[in-house]
Amino acid sequence: MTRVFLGLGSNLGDRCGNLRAAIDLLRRSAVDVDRVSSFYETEPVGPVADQPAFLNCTLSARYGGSAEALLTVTKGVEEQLGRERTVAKGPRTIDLDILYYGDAVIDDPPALSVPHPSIPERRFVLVPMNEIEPGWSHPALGRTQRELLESTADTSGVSLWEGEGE
Ligand code: PH2
Ligand code: MG
Ligand code: MG
Repeated sequence: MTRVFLGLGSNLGDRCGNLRAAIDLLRRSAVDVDRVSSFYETEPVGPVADQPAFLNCTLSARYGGSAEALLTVTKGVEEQLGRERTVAKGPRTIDLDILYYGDAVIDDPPALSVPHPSIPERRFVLVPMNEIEPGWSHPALGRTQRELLESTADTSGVSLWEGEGE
């Protein structure tokens, strides 16, 4: 079994319901979810600034298959939830990203880049990662989630969501 971390995000429709439904579907798959962070309301980061605020969370799980197989599972969950996306990096009902697949470093873009290349520049990932596993070491950078959060250049807003989380 490999320790894996996923990042989840939604900024269309029932954002909280979308995150919960995705976690539910993962739990009913071969992905053995063990920890889920709180839900955070986050300012959009990246080239599409003019879009609704996201709800984001991260989770850790144990998974017995390959990274490619995990990608198939996450895509399946996005599809089952009727993922809608018209603009790259724009608004979406649900987004599931593989953040870490154990210590693996996989560079097979655009399909699969692990660890997710944007982690160091995303407070919306680093804040929830620090909640569930601050000591987890980035296998390529050799720095913990705590160190990455302390040194990130990202200043975008990430606040604990008022609603009920997972
Ligand atoms: N996802 C993106 C682009 N920008 N910003 C926030 N706050 N949260 C996201 O999940 C997000 C984003 C592309 O996947
Ligand atoms: Mg994403
Ligand atoms: Mg994605």
